[in-house]
Amino acid sequence: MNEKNMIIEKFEDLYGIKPQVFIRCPGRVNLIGEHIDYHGYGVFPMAISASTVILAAKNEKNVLEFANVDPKYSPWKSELPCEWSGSSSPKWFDYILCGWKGILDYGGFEQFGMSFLVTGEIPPSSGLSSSSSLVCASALSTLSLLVESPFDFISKEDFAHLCATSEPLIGTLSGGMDQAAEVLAVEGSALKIDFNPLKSKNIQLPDQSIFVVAHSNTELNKGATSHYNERVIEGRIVGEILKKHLKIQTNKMLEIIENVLPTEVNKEEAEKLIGADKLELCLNHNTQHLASFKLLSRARHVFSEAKRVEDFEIACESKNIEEMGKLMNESQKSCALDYECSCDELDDLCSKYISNGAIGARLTGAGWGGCAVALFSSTTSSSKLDKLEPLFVSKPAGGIEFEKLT
Ligand code: ADP
Ligand code: NG1
Ligand code: MG
Repeated sequence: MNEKNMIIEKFEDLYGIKPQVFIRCPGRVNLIGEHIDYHGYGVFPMAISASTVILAAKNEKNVLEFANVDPKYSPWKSELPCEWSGSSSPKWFDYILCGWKGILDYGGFEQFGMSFLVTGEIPPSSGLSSSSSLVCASALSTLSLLVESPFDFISKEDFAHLCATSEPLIGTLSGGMDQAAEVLAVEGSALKIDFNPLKSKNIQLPDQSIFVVAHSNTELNKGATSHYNERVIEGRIVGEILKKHLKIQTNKMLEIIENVLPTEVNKEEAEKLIGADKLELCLNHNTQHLASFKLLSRARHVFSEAKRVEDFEIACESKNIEEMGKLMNESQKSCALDYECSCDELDDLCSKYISNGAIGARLTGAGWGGCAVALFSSTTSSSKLDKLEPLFVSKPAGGIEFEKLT
C-alpha cells in the first residue's frame, strides 16, 4: 500500500468517515535574505520536497478535531463555537488554528465541524519552515472544504498573504517569506520574493550549482521564546529613528546608520529617541521585559543583507556561483556577528562545509539552531557530499497542492 493510501486508511479508522481533501504543502530553504522579510525587503528561498500533509473532512459532530500521525503530537478537540483567537505559547494544533481562523475571517464563513489528520516530514524548529507549511496546509484544507476551486475563490498571492498575516496569531511577529515560498513555488525554480505588494519571480539556479541542507543538531521553537521577536522590535525602533531618512537607497542607508544610530540603548534612551508611546506600540507580550536594544549592528545586518539579496539575484542570473557563494558567506558572518542569530553549532557546521569544498555556507531560516544551506559546484562528487552527511540535496520543489478525494 502506498503512503497516501495508508494515511487515508488511518483517517477512516480514526474518524469513521472518508477524507474529502488531501493537501500537501512543502517546506522551504532560504538561500539568502535572512530576517529582512518582516522589514519588507526581498528574499531568495526555494521550496523543498519535504512537506506537510493534511487529510480533512467535514464532520456532523459539530467539533474541530485534529490528530497527528506522529504520537508526540497529542490529538486535540474543541466543541463549536471555538473561541480561539491566538496563543502566546503555541502547541502544534495552534498552527492549524491560525490557518483555520485566517480562512473563516477572510471569507466571513460560519464555523463548521472538521476532522484533520496531519503528517509531516519537515524537521520542526530547524529553519525549514515546518510551521508555515502547517499553517498554509490548514488554511487550504479549510478552504477546500468550503469552496469547489480554492484558487478561483482567492488568488495564490492573496492566499499566501492571508497565511502570513494569520501565523502571527501564535505570537511571532513574522514576515511573509515562508508562506509565499510554500504557496507560490513552481517546481524547478527558486524564487525572488518581494513584498508590499507581494510578488514572486521564478529564477533558474545555475546548472553548475548544488545546494545541500544540513542540520546543526540543535533546534529553536521560534514561537516558544522571545529571540525572534526581540530582533523584530529592535528593527522597528531603528525604523522609527530612520523615518526621516526614508526613500534613501539601501547602500546609502549603510552609510547613514553609522552616523545616526546608537550602538545600544536602554529603555529610557529608546523612549527619548522615538517617544514612549511608539516604544510601547513596538513591544509585544514577550518583548515587554527587554531592558536594552542593540540598534546599529541589527540595522547593519538588515541593510547589508537586503543588498546581498539583490547581488545574489544578479550573480544567479549570470551563473556566477563563486559570487553567490561569497555572498552566502558574508550573509553568515552578518547573521553571526551583527544579528547574533547563529550559534556555535551552526558556525561549526558552516565552517565544516567550507573546509570540505563548499563555495558558500550559511544558516537558513531564523537560526539559533536548525539547518544550514551550503553551495557546491556541480562537479563535486556525490561520495564527497555523502561523507558530509547532509539532510538532503535540495532541488526546487513545487508549491502547495490539493486534491479532492470525494
Ligand atoms: P520551523 O518553522 O523553522 O520549522 P518553528 O519553531 O517556527 O520552526 O515551528 C515549529 C513548530 O511547528 C513545532 O514545534 C510544532 O508545534 C509545529 N509543527 C511543525 N510541523 C509539524 C507537524 N508535522 N506536526 C505537528 N506540528 C508541527
Ligand atoms: P523559520 O525559522 O522557518 O520559522 C522565520 C520566519 C520568516 C523569516 C525567517 C528569518 C515565520 C513564520 N517565519 O522562519 O518569516 O523572518 O525566520 O529570515 O516566523
Ligand atoms: Mg517557523
